Amino acid sequence: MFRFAWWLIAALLTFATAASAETIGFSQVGAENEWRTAFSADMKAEAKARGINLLFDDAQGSLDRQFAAVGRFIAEHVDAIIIAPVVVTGWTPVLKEAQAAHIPVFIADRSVDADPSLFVARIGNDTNLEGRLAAAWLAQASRGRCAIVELRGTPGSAPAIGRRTGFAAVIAQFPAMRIIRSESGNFTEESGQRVMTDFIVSTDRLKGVCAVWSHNDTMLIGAIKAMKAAGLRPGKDILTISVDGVPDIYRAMLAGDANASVEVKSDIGKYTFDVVQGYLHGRRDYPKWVVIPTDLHTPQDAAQMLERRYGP
Ligand code: GYE
Repeated sequence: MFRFAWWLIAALLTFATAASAETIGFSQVGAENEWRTAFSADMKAEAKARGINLLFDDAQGSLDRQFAAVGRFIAEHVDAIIIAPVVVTGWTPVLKEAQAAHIPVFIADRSVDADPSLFVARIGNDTNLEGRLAAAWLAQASRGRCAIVELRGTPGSAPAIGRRTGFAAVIAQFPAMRIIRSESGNFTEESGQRVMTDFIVSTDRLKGVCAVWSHNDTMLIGAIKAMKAAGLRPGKDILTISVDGVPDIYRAMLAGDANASVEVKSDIGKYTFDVVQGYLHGRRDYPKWVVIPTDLHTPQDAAQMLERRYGP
């Protein structure tokens, strides 16, 4: 009899857990490069493994599409909303709407410029630190003397702002380091290639330029193509430093075309859903910013990184 009762309770509990599977909306920036598509794939895989019903929306780089997606999630009464915001501004009204509907919001990856009481927590990387790490590496590699061309990320996005600011703060300590050209390449390969081609023309084939600093790897991959097409030797005559740690940058390092990259983890689904589910199950002691660590890699450990992150 007792044994029967326990089985019954266990069965009921299983049923209850399955029945209460959370529905979570995730508004993603877009699919502008391999860092972002890896992040999307990781979020989907992690949600699936946890039995979460994930409503995924790709905003294709448009803030209006993001607002519309979040509005739909609210109308559908999801249990929680995760947002990877395209840009930092404009979020207050939609966050207030979610709050009024008692739906907790979590910010993943990029940050927002809004009152922190409007979201539970941000799970993401330190973009200012990434800029500082990049500049510190370049200061050492160039012995503090370097004319730099900069490829910036999407205007108004947290990583473009943070990386530029962090980088500038460090090179300000070195009188002979300066940025001589700076344009946005929107975090994409095609724009990186186009902007770099313009830089090559306007600087008489990078005369006197010592380094390319790119806010992400993918723009640098485009820039490497532009430099090679112009008969220049990136990674040898021109130093390169970028951010993300995607497979292509490690391959470029192994080919001798790139010198260093600050790794930003794209597989942050685990950290994100740990916080979201923990919160939904009653945990309230999360910090406003759950920091995802970053560090810098060079050709020395490129092969290892390629294998560690993406398997043989
Ligand atoms: O560096 C870039 C992507 O927000 C950290 O966005 C992310 C950045 C990443 O487009 O490649």
